Amino acid sequence: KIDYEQLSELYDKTCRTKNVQYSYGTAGFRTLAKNLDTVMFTTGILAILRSLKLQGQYVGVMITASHNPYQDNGVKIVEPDGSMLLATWEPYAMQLANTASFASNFEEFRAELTRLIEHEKIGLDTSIVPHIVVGRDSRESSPYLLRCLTSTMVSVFHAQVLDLGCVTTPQLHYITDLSNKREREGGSAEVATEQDYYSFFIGAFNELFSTYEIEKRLSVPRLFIDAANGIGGPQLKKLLTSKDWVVPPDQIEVINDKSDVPELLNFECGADYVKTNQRLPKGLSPSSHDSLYCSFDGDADRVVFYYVDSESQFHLLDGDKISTLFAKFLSKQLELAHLENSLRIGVVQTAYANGSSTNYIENTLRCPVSCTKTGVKHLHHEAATQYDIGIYFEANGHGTIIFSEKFHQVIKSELSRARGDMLALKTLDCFSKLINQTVGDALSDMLAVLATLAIMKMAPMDWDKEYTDLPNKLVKCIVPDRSIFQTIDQERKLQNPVGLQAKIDLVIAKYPMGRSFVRASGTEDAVRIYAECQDSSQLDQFCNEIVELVK
Ligand code: 16G
Ligand code: ZN
Repeated sequence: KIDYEQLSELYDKTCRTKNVQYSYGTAGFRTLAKNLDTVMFTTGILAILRSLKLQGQYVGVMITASHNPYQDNGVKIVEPDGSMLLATWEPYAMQLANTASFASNFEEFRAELTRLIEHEKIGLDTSIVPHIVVGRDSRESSPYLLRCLTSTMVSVFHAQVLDLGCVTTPQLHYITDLSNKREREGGSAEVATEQDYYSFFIGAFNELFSTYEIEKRLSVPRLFIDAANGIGGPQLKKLLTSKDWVVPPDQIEVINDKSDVPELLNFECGADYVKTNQRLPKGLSPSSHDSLYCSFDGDADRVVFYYVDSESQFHLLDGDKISTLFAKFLSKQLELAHLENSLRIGVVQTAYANGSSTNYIENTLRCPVSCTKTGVKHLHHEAATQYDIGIYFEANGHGTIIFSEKFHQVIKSELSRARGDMLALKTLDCFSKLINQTVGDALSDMLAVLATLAIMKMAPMDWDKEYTDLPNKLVKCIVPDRSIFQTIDQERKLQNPVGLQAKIDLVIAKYPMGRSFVRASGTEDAVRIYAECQDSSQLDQFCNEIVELVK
């Protein structure tokens, strides 16, 4: 039973940001931190309802604005299995938030809440206790927003709340999933913690090295990790100082790790900065050309790698390069294990993937490729439903590999029969643990890349030279109304405005290996234009011609 008197009191006290239009986008709610009180309050309630709907299972809530500037913040809900909030619940999140934002009194909000509860047939009279896991990144505004978020959870809904404090977004996803697994196992019922996360991934990393009986050293002399001055910094350090972590400390250096200086967050550093500007982040000067570098974003769910060659030239190893590295490595293991006909491996990309990478995967690796719309949930779904080893990465560095139930069964049975290539089988088994199965995770992806490079004895240059990116450009164009730009074919073609695609196609045809597409951004009030072609000297002109058509 809901104590509406208490709820009303908390509503009046907490919902201070009024007349703000909230929208639950690809990455949850995200805007200036000072405008978030109301939406935090309603998101807390929605998470409770989601948990009640799912028999009280742990539902996760993460407070973060990822790579956005330090003044922003945001919130998103995570399903009990660690995946993103069920799409059909996104409209509820918006309705609840916007009702609270625009309502003139509590009764209006109460009516909307009641409608939702009835529509979803959520039983409130039962003995189900809602369970919630909350986490936040390092932003200064987060502790306050957490109080708005959780204000009703215990007092009104008698929920059990597991507060993880400061964690990365993927840690929150992982621990939400683990908490439910522990509950299902009953018995031990020890609450899942951050420590479980470190033990699990370090364990898989060490197991992989032991399988190869190779020394636990990186294949590069030195790795520099740019933590974007976000939560990735302290969390990385916990991993690197863990007693089980055995890579020599002089091989790894963490930079941009000042998560306690608010305004430095994502400032001229981090994955988004490096990918967009194709240059070293603040705080790094090329020390030696055999070093490897990587950058996390502010909440450590994205990672890109890079290196500097002997001519001081910067080379980006982005999400496409990470996908192709994993595809090459895992295809080879499947072949060695003679499982290439029983387990299906594939790569999932978006239209932003460089054409060269797609060509390389299809024609050199001979591996199937799918293309989906932008946004992690689309890639994740495709990877999870179409393949036994579904590798997905957005070019911006967000991604992971999903291993199917069938994969685990086949590997288990082959291992138990102890025949065939045991090394390849064990590699596949370890690798499926090393990669975070719930969501793209900078830390786990990084460990997987490092392990792959060490096993394949590859230097950054070897990794890079598998294929060469086509020259490409991504520009933003401000238009009066971006909603008129409607796409089909996984965002690769425009359906509206009518006739525009035909004009774009005529321009594309003029440029050898030309490819271009136009789509409305889901996170900014702008239209994005991507173009790539063979000849870098023609790229600006190519791109400008498309921009002129869009303007
Ligand atoms: C969001 C998405 C990211 C995507 C980006 C595109 C998630 C968790 N995040 O940040 O995957 O690349 O939006 O932004 O899905 P855009 O629509 O502005 O181009
Ligand atoms: Zn992020």
